[in-house]
Amino acid sequence: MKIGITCYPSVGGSGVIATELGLQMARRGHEVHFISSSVPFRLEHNYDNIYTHRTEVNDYSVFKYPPYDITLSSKISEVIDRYDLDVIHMHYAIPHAVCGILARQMSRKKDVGIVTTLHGTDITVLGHDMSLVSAIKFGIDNSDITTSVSNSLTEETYQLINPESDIQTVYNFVDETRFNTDNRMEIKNELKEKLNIPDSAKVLMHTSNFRKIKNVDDIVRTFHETSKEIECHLVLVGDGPDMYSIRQLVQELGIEDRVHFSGQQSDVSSYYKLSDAFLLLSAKESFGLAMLEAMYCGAVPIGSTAGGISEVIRHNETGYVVGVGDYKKAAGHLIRLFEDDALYEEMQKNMLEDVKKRFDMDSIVTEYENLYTKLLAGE
Ligand code: GMT
Repeated sequence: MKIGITCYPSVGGSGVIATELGLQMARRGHEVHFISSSVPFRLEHNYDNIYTHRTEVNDYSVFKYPPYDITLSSKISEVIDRYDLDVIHMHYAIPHAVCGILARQMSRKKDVGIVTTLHGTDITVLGHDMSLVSAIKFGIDNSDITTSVSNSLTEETYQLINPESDIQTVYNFVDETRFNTDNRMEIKNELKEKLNIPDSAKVLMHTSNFRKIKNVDDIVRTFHETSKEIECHLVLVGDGPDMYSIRQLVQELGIEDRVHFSGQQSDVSSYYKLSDAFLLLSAKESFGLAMLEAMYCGAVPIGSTAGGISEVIRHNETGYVVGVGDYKKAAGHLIRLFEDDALYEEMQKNMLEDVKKRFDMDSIVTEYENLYTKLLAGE
């Protein structure tokens, strides 16, 4: 098959899934075309059957806003025609699904299939903006197939957008060759030494784009409560708009000596392997891909009840889920877990078995491949 993929190429779960899916499709022998504003950040290798097409958005002085959506649609239609694409897979309802639909109308190939995947913010945040609801609905209803990354997001889309067409949940996945427990102890020890974390200390971790909805302040407070009973350190990986206020909170709580701001990291898997627990206490979260990556690397998760997090964590079996804002309960779970080595080991074992069963990359890539095949067969 010849598959076009459009995503936001910057750091972020939707870009990661789009890129990994493209890589896996290419490994299966399909021809893959990434059409986006820059080369997706996890696309590190060169493959003969992967092509990248960059859209240049010109900032003409006659326009108040650069015409990203139109430029992208035009580029997608050009690639559909030049390479005779069978399917285009658009990540995000707006603008990308709408761009895909426009591109199909612009192109000569009116039967190119359109698959759209909803990732979260396009629904849970933008879906509340009445000025965008019609565009999101248009994007979903005019795609041939729409998928969403969790049942919670599927439900929320039906409630907020009320589309006519079906939405199918296809869970996110993790590439186990990249995220695994290989050399976990060695890597943990090396990083502990580098960050000056004592051998005996437990490590809590979080990584994100530090947006308000990630509630990183609750993570810092969870750590603060936990550290009253357990010797531990907190490692924060990534950067974003809330970083300044988080640094301030850390200072106010007087815990600067045990909180490590590691910034953006290209090799985030080593940080997952350093960690005993991963925290994701967001107010909104369709899935929590970084948390799943951390679980694959052996870190036990504490998540909030937001969105699809509780579809990834089986509460009390593979980690813990607490109400949004309940950092005291999160700390209580961590304290009990760290005080009981047997409980920790049992939970870690259950977690590794469970994620490998339910989020296995090959099975999920096959689900997408079957959707493409179905479209090609005109079903
Ligand atoms: O979490 C973010 O802010 C990034 C965002 C994105 O668009 O990349 O992530 C969304 O998509 C990921 C992949 O499907 C999900 O794992 C994240 O949970 C989801 N983020 C939100 O719903 C806030």
